[in-house]
Amino acid sequence: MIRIVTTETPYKVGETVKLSGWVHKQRYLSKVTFLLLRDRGGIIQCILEKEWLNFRVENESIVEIIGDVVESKKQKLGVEIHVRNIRVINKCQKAIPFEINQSELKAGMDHLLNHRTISLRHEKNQAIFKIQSVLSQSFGDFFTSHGFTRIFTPKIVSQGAEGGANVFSLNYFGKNAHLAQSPQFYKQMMVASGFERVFEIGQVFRAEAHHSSRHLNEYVSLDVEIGFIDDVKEIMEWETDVLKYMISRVNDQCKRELEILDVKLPFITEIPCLTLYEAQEILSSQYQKASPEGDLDSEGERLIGEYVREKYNSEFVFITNYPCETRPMYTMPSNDSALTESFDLLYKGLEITSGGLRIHDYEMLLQSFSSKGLNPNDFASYIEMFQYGVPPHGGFAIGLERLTANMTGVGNIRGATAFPRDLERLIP
Ligand code: AMO
Repeated sequence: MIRIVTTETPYKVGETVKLSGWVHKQRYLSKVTFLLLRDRGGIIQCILEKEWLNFRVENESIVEIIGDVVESKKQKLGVEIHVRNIRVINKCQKAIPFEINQSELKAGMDHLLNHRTISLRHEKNQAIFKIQSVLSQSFGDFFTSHGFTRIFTPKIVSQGAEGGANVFSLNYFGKNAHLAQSPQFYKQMMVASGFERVFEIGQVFRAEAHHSSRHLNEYVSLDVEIGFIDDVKEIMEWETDVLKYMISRVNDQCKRELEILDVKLPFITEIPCLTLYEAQEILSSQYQKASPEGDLDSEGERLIGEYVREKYNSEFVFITNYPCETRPMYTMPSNDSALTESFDLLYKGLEITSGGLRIHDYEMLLQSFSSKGLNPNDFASYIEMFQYGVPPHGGFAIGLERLTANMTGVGNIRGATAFPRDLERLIP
């Protein structure tokens, strides 16, 4: 009997198998042709001799092979396939725009993104997106196992949830609507609806005209919101715990991918914490670097990343106690200062998370919106719920592409996005 297999299937020497995939590379010698077949799990060497010796097909064509499994100590899989029959299922008809059977893709980012289906076939890209898949899956698994409900909130909304004007507008049957900047209001509304603990994995949209290696106009936000919580440190502990879990899952499930990328993941014990004021002081005294009012800029984040790596041997650092002015209108102010109960998390000197406690008091919220120059009436359906009994709550959101890019050593966030949307790019 012929068993249908992939490169991931354990092979039994001596059996006859059928496998399908892409022709990765071919090498012709006088008495043998070597054909490397690639599928989702990797590459296997196939040997063509005798009547198949002169078989030729363009690389990247799709073929189906029936052959015998033969032990081969030189091969990574420990076996190779001696071909009995090979059938071309779909020929690659056009010269591919760049070689993908080399260890590195040698083309500029734009060219690679213009031909994304081809560049994604490269084993390093396959590895990046498999790791990303495990990151999002493990994020969901962690919170599901802690009593959280997965939610799906609308992406067509009437108001931006993050303050600021970076919203995409659209005509919604004659009404002015926006693409959601984040599920912020809705995740809070789900807590208030009695679910208490919720998470969401979904696309969000930011109309930011940035030309940068860290900004996308559409990205995946890993959002969490937790009811009955009144200390911002608890939220930071949740984030620390989920990151530990996500890293352990990638270590367990992506051994091959980590090897392909030559990446070792960080080991988190405890994440150090600096107040924004402390971080700005360190930048000023040790790096002679001025910071923007109430915030860090990207260079400041990078330098703080270096500082904590040296001082605490940590790739992560929480930055806390941001002032009200630089945080969104829903952020809980601290009792005794003009600061807030909020934080950012930097990973290798790049912000990957914002989070904090939220205002749950109706009057305080009205005042916060007004103080930011926002008309509470424009946000009535959100603000109204705070009159109906809302528990103290807080949460955070991780940018999936930033996390993946940093973890896999991709310098540009586009490399961790299958089909990025940026200032210029709307296709593919
Ligand atoms: P914030 O706006 O800081 O907070 O976003 C949270 C995280 O999302 C990622 N991110 C981005 N990634 C790619 N391109 C962008 N343009 C972009 N903008 C943000 C970052 C960032 O840390 N509602 C709050 C979260 C909360 O408090 O729960 C929010 O969206 O990794």
